[in-house]
Amino acid sequence: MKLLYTKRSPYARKVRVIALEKNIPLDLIDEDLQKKSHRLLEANPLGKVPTLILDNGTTVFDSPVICQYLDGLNDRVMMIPQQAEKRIEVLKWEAFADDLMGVAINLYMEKVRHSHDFNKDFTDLQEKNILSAYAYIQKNLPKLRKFDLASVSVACAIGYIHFRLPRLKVQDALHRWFDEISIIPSMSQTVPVV
Ligand SMILES: N[C@@H](CCC(=O)N[C@@H](CS)C(=O)NCC(=O)O)C(=O)O
Repeated sequence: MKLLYTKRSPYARKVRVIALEKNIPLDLIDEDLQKKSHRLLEANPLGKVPTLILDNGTTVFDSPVICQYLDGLNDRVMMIPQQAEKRIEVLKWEAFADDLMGVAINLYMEKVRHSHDFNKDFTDLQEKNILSAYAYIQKNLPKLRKFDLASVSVACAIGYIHFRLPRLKVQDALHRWFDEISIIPSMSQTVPVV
């Protein structure tokens, strides 16, 4: 299986962590999102990473769908529970973390693309959203003690914010939680790099 990805994508990191935990080998193909390859655009008309290409040519996107696909491939360790309520709880955390990644990407893009005349109302609102998300995560930390798709997704979102927006690093109990999860080998092997 080939995974079209970038080393900095938090969505792709989530997928890579799940694959490592489940011991599923992926042929990683680093894509240039400024100059999207024919292969990427053929596999995913929106040209987004991560996109998975199965050995029979079937393509799978986006990251939540890839994670569910990989989790179903073996039962070495289950990263998404089967039981309905527990499953929805984990998938809800994933959706929340994916949205947080989106907020961070939009904030970073606005500041990078328009470094001298960025829209301050917009960036202030995105920062407020990030801080509000941090408060929610901190309040609910006991629900993120298990290493599963919920905690992985939240940690990938925070990891991306630390990478792109270091001024918005997490503090206190959330910082300690993040440090603990970050040393798990599948997390430390996938830290975002430029
Ligand atoms: N909902 C998608 C989001 C993926 C996404 O937005 N990836 C970014 C990189 S982090 C991307 O491919 N951006 C390129 C573009 O939108 O053209 C998922 O969960 O996989």
